[in-house]
Amino acid sequence: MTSLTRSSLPRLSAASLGRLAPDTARPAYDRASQRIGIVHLGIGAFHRAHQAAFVDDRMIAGERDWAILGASLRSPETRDALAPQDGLYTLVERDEDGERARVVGSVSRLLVAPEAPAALLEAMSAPQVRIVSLTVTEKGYCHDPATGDLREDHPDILHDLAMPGLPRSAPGFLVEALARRRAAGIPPFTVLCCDNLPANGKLVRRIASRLAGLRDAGLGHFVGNEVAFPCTMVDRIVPATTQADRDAVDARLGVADAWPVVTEPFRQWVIEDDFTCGRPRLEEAGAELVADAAPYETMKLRLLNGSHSALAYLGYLAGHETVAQAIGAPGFAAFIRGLMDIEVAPTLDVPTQTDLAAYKAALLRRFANPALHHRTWQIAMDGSQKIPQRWLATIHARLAVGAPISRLALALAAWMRFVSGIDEQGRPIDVRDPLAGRLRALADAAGPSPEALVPSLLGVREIFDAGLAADPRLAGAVRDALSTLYRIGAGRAVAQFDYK
Ligand code: CS2
Repeated sequence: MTSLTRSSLPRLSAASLGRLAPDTARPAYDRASQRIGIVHLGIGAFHRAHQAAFVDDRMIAGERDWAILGASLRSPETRDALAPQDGLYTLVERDEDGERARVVGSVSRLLVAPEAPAALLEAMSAPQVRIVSLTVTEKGYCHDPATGDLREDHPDILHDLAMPGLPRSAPGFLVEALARRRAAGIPPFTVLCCDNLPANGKLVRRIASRLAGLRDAGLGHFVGNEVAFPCTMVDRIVPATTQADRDAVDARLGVADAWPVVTEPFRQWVIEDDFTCGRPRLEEAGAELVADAAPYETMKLRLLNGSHSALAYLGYLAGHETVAQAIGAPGFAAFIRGLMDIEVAPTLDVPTQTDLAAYKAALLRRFANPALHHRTWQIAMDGSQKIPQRWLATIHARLAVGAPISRLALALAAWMRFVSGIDEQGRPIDVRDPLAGRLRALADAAGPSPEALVPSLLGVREIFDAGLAADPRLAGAVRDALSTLYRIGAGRAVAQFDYK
C-alpha cells in the first residue's frame, strides 16, 4: 500500500475504534474509568507486546486500577506515534498458521522523560501508582555487566547525583521517586524489572540502593530493605516493526496505526509474588506467580537468549538477514540443538514441572517462525551487555567441571569478528554497542590475528571477569574457533559440528 493510500485512512484512536475491521479485537471495557496504577519506564515494542497485553487482559476481565503510564527515557517516537491514537495500538500475533490482531487499550498516558522529568516523577510519586515496571534494555541500568555493580562514573549517574530532582537514568528516576514517597509517607511502589538480566530484581535493588546510598545512607537503607524488587522472567519474541508490517496492519484494520507491534503467539511471564501494595491478578492472564524465579530466568537466558545471540553473530556473518533464515540454513539447527543439549542444559537447575525437551523443541520452532522478520543484526546489538548472562555464566559452569565449550567458543569468536566491524565479504558492519568504539579500537590494533585479538578482547573487564579471561581453556578454544572463522567462514564453521 502506498503512503498516499495510508494517509487517506482515518487514524486509529478512541473515536475510530468503531470503524475497525470486525475481526480485530478491541478494548470492550470503559477506558475512561481506568486509573493509572503502573508507571512503565521504557515503553518500546517489547513492553507493548508483553506486559501491556497481560494488563489489557485483566482490564477485559474487569480490573480498573492498573492502567499504564508509559514513559520513554530517550526518544519521543513512541509518544509521537501513540498519543494521537489515545495510547491505542495494534498487536499482531503471527506464525505459519496465520495471524490474530487486537487493539490494546491498557496504555492510557505517554510521557517522554527528557522533555518532562518533573511530570514523570510526579506520576511515580502518586499514591495510586503501586508498581513501576521497567524494560530499559540491559544498558539502561548503568551497571557493569561483569560484576553487576552500579557504574558510579557513568555520565547519567554523575548527572543524577548532581541533579537528583531532574534525573536522566532509570535508576535516577526510581531513587528520586522513592525518596519523595518516603518523605511524604506514601508506601513505596514495587519495582518490577522486566529486562533480560540475571536475577533482575535483585540486580536492580543493588543498583538502586547503591545510588540511593550515595545520596544519603538512610535512603540507601530504605531502598535496599523496604522496597520490593521481585525478579521476573519475561519471554516473547518481538522484532522491530517494519514498514511492511505497518502497511499490512493498516490494510487489515482499515484505519492507520502509526506503530503497531508484531509478535509470536507464545508469551510467558514468571514473576516472584512479592508486591508490597498490590498487583493485578496476572495469574488469571496466564502469568506464573512463583516464590523463586531464578531457575526460570537462568533457563530462559541461557537457552533462548544464549541461542539467539549465537544465531545473531554466526548468522549475520554467514549472510543471514533473519533468525528464521539462519536457523533454516544447513547445519544451524543442529548446531543450536547441540549448543542447548550438550553445553547449556547440563548447567541448568530445571524448574519443577518443566519438560526441558519440550521447552528446547519449542525454542527451535519459535526461532524458525517464518512469519517474523527478526533481524540477526537487531539481536547482535549491545552484545557487551548481553554476553555475560547469556554465555559467560554457562562457560563458567562448564569450565568448573572441566566440560567442553566448543560451540560457545565459536559463538564468542563470531562476536569478536562481528565487533571488529568488517564482515566476511570485507564490508563494514554497523556495530551498535555502548562499548563499540573501544572494541573496534582494540580490534584494529590487534588486526585479524586470533593470537592478538582474543586476549585483547578478553581483557575488556566490563564483559569478562579476570578469572575467566585468564583461563587458558577459554582463550585457547576461542582462538581456535576464530582461526576457523577466518579460514572457512561462519556458515561452514557451524556446519562442521555434527549433531543429530
Ligand atoms: C533477543 C531478545 O534482542 C535480543 O537480544 O534475544 O529480545 C528475545 O527476543 C527476547 O528476550 C525473547 O523473550
